Amino acid sequence: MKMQDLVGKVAVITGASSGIGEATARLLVSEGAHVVLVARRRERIEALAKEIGGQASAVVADVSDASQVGELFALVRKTFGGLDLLLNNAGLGFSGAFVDSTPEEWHRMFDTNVIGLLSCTQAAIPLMKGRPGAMIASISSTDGRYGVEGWSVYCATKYAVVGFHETLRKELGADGIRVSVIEPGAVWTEFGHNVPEQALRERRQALDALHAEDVAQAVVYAFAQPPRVLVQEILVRPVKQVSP
Ligand code: NJP
Repeated sequence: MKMQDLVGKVAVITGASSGIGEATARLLVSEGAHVVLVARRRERIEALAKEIGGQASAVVADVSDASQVGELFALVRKTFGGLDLLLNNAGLGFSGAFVDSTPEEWHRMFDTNVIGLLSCTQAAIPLMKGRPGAMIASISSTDGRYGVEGWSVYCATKYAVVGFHETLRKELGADGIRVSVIEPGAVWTEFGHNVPEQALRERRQALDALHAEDVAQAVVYAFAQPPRVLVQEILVRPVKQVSP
């Protein structure tokens, strides 16, 4: 079947300094796309851009800062004249009983996982109009479909992403802009800020967790469909992760 040719496509990936974002950047570049790597850790994205070579550029930005997001997309417009793929991937999660959680943690999760995603999406839409096969994809989570004990506020941010996408899809479909949500289960990455490293490792080992590349493949599968095809949602989980 003929898929969309990704050679020369322009992609912005937030949270490209590690994990799923980094893996997706590498896969997209191998398909011929140009990737703008976005994250706060300058040294990580600059080293990755250097390793990839001419098909990648690094832009340091905190997605929760609206002015930095504005500068990022102004630069994309100036450099490329448009955008074919936005991957809203930047995210973080704090775990623990809700009763012990703090407003500081709530704000950090909502500011990045939701507000940052909204800012990037709004800035990207005008750059996508008239570009066949353009797509906005966001990394939500199985936690955006099922409540998981110990992750209440993180789950709330990911449910918000799912609800936003369901509506945005309806608003942008007529313009030919595809809106897709990817919902991974457990993945071997740096995710899980306040969870003890050993507990994370044991859980991922027990589940035979996904690799970041597995999720990257789901993103590229959706993006590479012919422009008329919307892969609206992909929930991808380790086979051994039988519940949430
Ligand atoms: O984790 P990690 P993942 N502005 O920690 C960036 C979801 N997910 O790849 O800024 C800009 O390796 C951060 O970069 P830096 C998860 O919710 C995961 O697993 O340099 N960037 C880094 O590149 C998230 O949405 C699992 O610190 C910001 C990246 O985000 C997505 O997958 C399961 C930022 C995080 O990379 C990628 O996370 C699941 C900001 N304000 C969903 N804040 C899982 N791993 O098990 C953070 O269901 N970043």
